[in-house]
Amino acid sequence: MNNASARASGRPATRLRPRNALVSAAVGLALVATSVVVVSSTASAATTLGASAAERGRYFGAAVAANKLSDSTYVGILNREFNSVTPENEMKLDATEPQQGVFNFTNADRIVNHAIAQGQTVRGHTLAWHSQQPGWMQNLSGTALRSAMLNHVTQVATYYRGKIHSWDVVNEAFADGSSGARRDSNLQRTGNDWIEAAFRAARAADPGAKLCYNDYNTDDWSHAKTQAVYDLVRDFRSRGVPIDCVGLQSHFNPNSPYPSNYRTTLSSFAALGVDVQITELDIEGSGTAQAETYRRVVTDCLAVSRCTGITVWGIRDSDSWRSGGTPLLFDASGNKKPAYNATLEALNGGTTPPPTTPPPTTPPPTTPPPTTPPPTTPPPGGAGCTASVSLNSWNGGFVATVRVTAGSSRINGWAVSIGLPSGSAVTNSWNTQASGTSGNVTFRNVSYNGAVAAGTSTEFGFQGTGAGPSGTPTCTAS
Ligand code: G2I
Repeated sequence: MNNASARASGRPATRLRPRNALVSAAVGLALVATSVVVVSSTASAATTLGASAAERGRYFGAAVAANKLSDSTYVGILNREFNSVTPENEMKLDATEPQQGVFNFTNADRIVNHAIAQGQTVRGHTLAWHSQQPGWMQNLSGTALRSAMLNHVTQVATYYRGKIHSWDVVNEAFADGSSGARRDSNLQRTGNDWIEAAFRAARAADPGAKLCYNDYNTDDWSHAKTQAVYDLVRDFRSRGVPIDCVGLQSHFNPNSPYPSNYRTTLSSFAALGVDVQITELDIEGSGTAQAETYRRVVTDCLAVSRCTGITVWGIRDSDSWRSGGTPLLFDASGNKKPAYNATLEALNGGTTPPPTTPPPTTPPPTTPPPTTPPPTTPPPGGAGCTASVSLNSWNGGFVATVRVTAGSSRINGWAVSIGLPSGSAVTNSWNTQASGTSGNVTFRNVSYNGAVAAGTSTEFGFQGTGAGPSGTPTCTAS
């Protein structure tokens, strides 16, 4: 079975079906029993987070701790509200391989078995991480560590093969701050290709699981760390390294607030052809302010079709790793907070046309969908080449994808000239060699993409600050 068909027929989708079927059946009954006017509101007013998300083709999950599965208040909320779970600590390296080659899945299994019994899908967290390594792994380096890491990925993903909706294959591999560099760690010191090696091993072990890269402080599109992860995903996609999703942890607090460009981040990752999952959401605060931020996060996710699910990092405030910040949807007694109500409302309002809830007072920047203006240079049919630009812009920057199409004859090389508005500058480019960074910039083919057969295309791209190009690119063939 190839990867696509494995995923298409995989258990996660299957598992959601009974619940979706129930929802559909319930909606169908409502249609029979009541007038159309009442039904249109009834149909969109699911009463739990999971059911509402499922109506939008998404999941709503929570991080779960095995030692709380005996707490009846906790389990009551878990079973009622959520259709996805992430083991909070039980699948980490120190938990699953406490001694080298000796695996322990006892606590992870308690959560996985509970989830399966409840018809909930499972996010696996996490296969490779610099933190929470068992002592023996912390002491390894070089090829011994690389082999041990790959063996861990293989063994754990194989053990859970068929039971995991998405794996956080690699967690938190980039440094904070403005460098955009990889985080220094024993894993990183085994070689820069450790991340792709982990992804390839995970795919081989469980071809049906979606494979995610997961990180924090990657919510603000303007942050270097966000751009570094974006570059990694783009690179993996272009080279065929298996990756299906990006996890944005989204731990928000006054030092790391919800960014107004969050939706741009979601849509930009999605435009690379991966799913986006909000994997560890919590928002410190209380009352209306907290509730409105939850509303925005949910609304942003629903606005991006490939934002496929949201997980909150715990159930009650008292379960949170940051309990002092009361960042979750239920209070310590298990009561629904205003944040819960806003989240459910936003999920229920996530229809087309737009929700009936008032829009945020400061609307997030809109990201126009990539457009492909018709080329105005001579169309294919003659010799030479044409170029068209598709833009993904945000306030202060843009990514341009340029398609070069050969005319009626094969070309052996190309040069595309693009004018940038004054104040704009190219900051990086791929699959091309750029001359200059501002004004009229010429992008030439590199060794592997100069030859383009008659009537076919190749693509290159570049990123810049300021406004994107609006004029007509010119293409010269050689
Ligand atoms: O730090 C918040 C999260 C950031 N992203 C990755 C997540 O895996 C991470 O989760 C937290 C858990 O919520 C904490 O529960 O990861 C922490 C460890 O890095 C977890 O804390 C650990 C404590 O460090 C241990 O002392 C404790 O034994 O929780 C363990 C179980 O309570």
